[in-house]
Amino acid sequence: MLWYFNARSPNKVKWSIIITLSHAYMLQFIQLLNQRYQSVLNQPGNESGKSDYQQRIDQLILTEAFLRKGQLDNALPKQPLQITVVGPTQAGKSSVVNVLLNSDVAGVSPLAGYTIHPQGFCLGINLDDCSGLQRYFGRFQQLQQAQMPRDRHDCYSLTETTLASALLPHCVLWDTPDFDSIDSAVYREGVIRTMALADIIILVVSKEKYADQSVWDMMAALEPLHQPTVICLNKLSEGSEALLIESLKEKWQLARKDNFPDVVSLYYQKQTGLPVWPVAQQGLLKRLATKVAAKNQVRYEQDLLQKHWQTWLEPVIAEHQALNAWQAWVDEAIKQALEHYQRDYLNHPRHYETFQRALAELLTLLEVPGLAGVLTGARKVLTWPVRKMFMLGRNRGPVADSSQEIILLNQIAEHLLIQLADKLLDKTEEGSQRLWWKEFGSLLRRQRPGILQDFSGAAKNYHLGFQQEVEKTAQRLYGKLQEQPLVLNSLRATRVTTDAAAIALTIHLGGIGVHDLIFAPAMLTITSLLAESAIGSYMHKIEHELKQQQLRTVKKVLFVDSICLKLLALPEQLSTQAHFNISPEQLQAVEHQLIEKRHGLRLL
Ligand SMILES: Nc1nc2c(ncn2[C@@H]2O[C@H](COP(=O)(O)OP(=O)(O)OP(=O)(O)O)[C@@H](O)[C@H]2O)c(=O)[nH]1
Ligand SMILES: [Mg+2]
Repeated sequence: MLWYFNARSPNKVKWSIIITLSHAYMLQFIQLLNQRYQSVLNQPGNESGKSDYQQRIDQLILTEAFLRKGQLDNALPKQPLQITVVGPTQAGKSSVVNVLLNSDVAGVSPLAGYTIHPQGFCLGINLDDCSGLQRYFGRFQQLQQAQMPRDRHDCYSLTETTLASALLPHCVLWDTPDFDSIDSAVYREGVIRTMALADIIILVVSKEKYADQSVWDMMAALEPLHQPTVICLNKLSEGSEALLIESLKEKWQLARKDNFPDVVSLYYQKQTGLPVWPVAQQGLLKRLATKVAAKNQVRYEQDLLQKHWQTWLEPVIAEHQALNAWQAWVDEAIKQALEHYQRDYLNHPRHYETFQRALAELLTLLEVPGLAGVLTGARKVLTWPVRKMFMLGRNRGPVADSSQEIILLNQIAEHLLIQLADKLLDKTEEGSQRLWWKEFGSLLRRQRPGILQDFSGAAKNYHLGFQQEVEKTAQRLYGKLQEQPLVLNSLRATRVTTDAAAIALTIHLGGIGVHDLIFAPAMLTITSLLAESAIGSYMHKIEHELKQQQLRTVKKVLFVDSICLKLLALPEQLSTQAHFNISPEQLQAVEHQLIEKRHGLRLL
């Protein structure tokens, strides 16, 4: 039979699986959002928008609970009917519960805020049939009705009742705490969870309380849940009924778009101390129970999410905008830094020395005759072949610290971070997201020395590593020279080459800096000799290639890997206490689920 069903409706089966998966994902996201709202709200100094945030937290609790209700219905389709009695304090909720159950199981008291826990009463239902409820209530613990402590608000009770009721179908009937007293803030979550669980809502209001804004805010919040509703107008006195119902209707129509529900007028019976349920409406709840089966939970969940999505995500999006601004500044700053590097180093006629280092390497490859003689004057112990000595010098490594390029790169990095810090400072004085920018500014300040130190280390490594490219360039030039024996021989024969090679060697031995080499007259002469020779254009070409390669390397290794990526990752380190810190990717993933789900619905 099951196979037959699957074969007939393959789409239905597939989509119900997808919906279940995305359900869990969405539930997690709603929980995360709720948790972030709560911690942001509790931050000192975050006074503005407190009531807005509180309202959103309530909406998120309601939505989370409603999604859980969907999960419960999916996992255990034969759940007992759930009816929840809600209303402002002292409206007579517990009294109405007793009337409906024909008993006195719900505690009644003239003290406001007497009921502080959700209390379920099972009518015609075994406790065993309610096993799914513990999962629904999550962190709320199920306790015996009499054992629920007044200083704990994360618990609920389930009690079997044995008396028959003429007014109710078999169900779990829930008495709930109020949602309007000052104390209600601490037990509000229990009320909201029990409301979301309801298949039917019974709103109890008294003539004193029916006009309170809190009542109609709550009714408006419940509208997307599409629960069949009954209003009990309690504590009525003769003659006031018609006027009150008219006024109730107006309030309802202001708060909600769906039809005004049935109103049950309850008059007090002195002898029993209980309100009396009118005989004409005895079958009302049983009738409503038959309408429950026609609901469409998945679509209602979707409606609820759609209704609040934009508002909930407002502060998350504002952080993303701040994040975008930050990314744009970092990109711009990196762009400027690279321009600076090109202008003041790569394209600077007096500062650029990398290619000259390649020429110096070339000189070491030429094996210039007579070099030993020149060097003997300068150094005591010198042995031929010169190449060997160069190797010796190479072991010391190029003197990176004193390199013009390294000095400049460090300056550029420092300038870049100062510039960004200044921009952040401006933002902390502007209106929106000031707290975000403020914390971000101090985060950058704390990380700046570390970033600069890492940059400086990376610059040194780059410089040492790039020596390979310099040597490769020298080899290429040498190879080209070998194709031009005339040029090669005349170079070898020139006295000035010997001088230049001697200087190049001295650099290797740590005697002088590279910069001195570039401006040594002998070196300048060699450069122009080569430039005017048959390999002149080749030399320009590979100088250009070397520069391109250098720019790419500096960009990637230094400005992207060592600065840009670190700066862009900084926002992740902002406190999740004071900020939402939900990444655009996280949001995108969950919004995708929202669309998938909607898409799924169309197929179902
Ligand atoms: N005069 C009159 N008093 C009523 C009526 N219904 C309930 N009461 C009294 O109103 C008080 C509060 O009733 P409850 O049923 O405890 O009200 P509740 O809405 O559950 O109150 P909380 O649990 O505190 O939110 C009690 O003292 C009841 O006896 C009524 O119809 N008329
Ligand atoms: Mg009560």
